[in-house]
Amino acid sequence: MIIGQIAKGERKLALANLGFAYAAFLIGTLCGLLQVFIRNDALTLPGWLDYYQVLTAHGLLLAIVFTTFFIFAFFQAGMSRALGSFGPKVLLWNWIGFIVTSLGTLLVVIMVIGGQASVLYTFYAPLQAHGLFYVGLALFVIGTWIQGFALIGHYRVWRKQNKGQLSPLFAFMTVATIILWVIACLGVVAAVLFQFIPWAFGMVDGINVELSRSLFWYFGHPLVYFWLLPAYMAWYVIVPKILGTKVFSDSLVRLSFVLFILFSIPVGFHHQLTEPGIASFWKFLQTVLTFMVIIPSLMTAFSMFATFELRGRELGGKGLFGWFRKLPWKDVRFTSIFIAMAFFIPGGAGGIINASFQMNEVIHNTLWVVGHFHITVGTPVAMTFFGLTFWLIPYLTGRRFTKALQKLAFIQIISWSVGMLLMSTAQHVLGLMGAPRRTAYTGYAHDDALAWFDGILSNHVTMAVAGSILFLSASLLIFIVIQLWWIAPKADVHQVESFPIASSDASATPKFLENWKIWIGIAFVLIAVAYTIPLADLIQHAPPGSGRFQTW
Ligand code: HEM
Ligand SMILES: [Cu+2]
Repeated sequence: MIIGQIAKGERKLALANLGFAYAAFLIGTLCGLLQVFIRNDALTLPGWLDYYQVLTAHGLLLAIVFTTFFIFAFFQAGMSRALGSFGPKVLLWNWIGFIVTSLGTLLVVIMVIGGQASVLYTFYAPLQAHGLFYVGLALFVIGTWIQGFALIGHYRVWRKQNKGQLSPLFAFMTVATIILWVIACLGVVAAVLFQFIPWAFGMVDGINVELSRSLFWYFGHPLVYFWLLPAYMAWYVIVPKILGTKVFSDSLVRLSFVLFILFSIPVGFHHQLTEPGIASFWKFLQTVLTFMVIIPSLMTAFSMFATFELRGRELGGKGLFGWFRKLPWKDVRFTSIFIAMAFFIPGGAGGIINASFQMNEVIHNTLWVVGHFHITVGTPVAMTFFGLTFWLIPYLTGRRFTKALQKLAFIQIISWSVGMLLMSTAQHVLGLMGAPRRTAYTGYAHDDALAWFDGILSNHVTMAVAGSILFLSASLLIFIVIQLWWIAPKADVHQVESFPIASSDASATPKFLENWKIWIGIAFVLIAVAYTIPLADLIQHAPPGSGRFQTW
């Protein structure tokens, strides 16, 4: 059997990560299906299973486990493609990191299934899970750091051998994403190690709730960029290759990734706009910094559409929009990602609403927010990952993405789009009317609240239909994954799948863009400006710590 250009070690490593990702995806989407039925009283769970337990599993398995494992599979396969095969040490540390991440995940999942940790994926204090849940979280993060540093090790070897050169774009973007992730995790690691673990194991009596939430959101916002940047990597370097062209501008991509590192971290307070204990000034400062992220986001949108138009015209597209029809719509590897990008347009616009100090009051903790993240992480990110899966698994297993499978893939992405469009529109509308998120019950006694669910879109049946379409679509994806992994015909020499990376002309790119010391330095200055005083306030003027609450 012919396996792409990838060495056996990295191949197995990436597959191991993908296996975890898709197992989490299957269970997580099943939880989503249960949720839409429970929320409208169409389904009653057995006594041993609780809505909030299911919701905790859903959030963790999809937003944390599926994404992270997928991202590392993508990084490992891509770094080996971009910089050459891993040395034995790099490979070993990647495996060690993978094993620690997996053990952490298993511990967390066992605690959630065992009913010991129905604290939702944000694990807000004073809800208290079993201590081992937090130990699992810590292991998870440490494992990802080990994998991340192992990949950076691989990058450093390359740089030593290629002194004075800019690294290939894929490697640059991988390193930028890992830097962002490591800095972001500092907050959650501090909260877990110094607050939650001592508290959950009874070493201290109380917990500083507001501090723990602030440390969580110091992590929680850049977390969304940890999901998004790998999707942007696919948009920036893989899509142009599929289109048969090159990267629009090497320096634009590098600059935008650097800006994401700078402006995605010192902004966590935009999730805490309704919370007491943080002075308005700091909330305001962080919302202003939040808006800075619009710059690299629009840079990304601009260069994507520039790539599409230039390529479409090269292929003979005429007039104002003729180029659009020339794009390779019949190639699901492209179409999936195009749809993912299209979903991100309302997704990003909604994000601007969420982050606006005043408008946040209207949508805070309503179903609007749930609608929002299903059209950001749930579709743009997730569907970009689906689009990658269609060639990444064949690349790793040496099998063929046959015409028949490609047809199924189209059904899969279209059904996912329809399901998400229905579900998230309903959630946005219900949220504007005031329907809260994270509630098992929606049949409130008050007539005004019941009337929310009378709309054509915002009705229970629509939600149930949407959730069912989504789960069927998820099952179809799992079917495709299984085919590509074990069953599809093996590729012969001419059909071997490759890892598509577009060429990028770095000849005019300023070298300082790859001087990480500068960017990490500025990132920490911004973090210090945005966080030092308010966090010091939260510590100095802390109320008595809160005791434990277990509401389930
Ligand atoms: C079968 C597909 C899916 C369905 C039917 C579904 C359904 C839902 C529903 C109804 C909720 C709201 C529950 C509530 O607030 O009470 C929810 C929450 C959530 N979903 Fe999904 N979802 C799906 C896929 C996804 C995907 C792919 C992701 C991310 C990659 C995702 C991430 C989340 C997150 C982070 C929450 C918030 C959990 C919390 O509030 O703690 N979902 N989902
Ligand atoms: Cu945020």
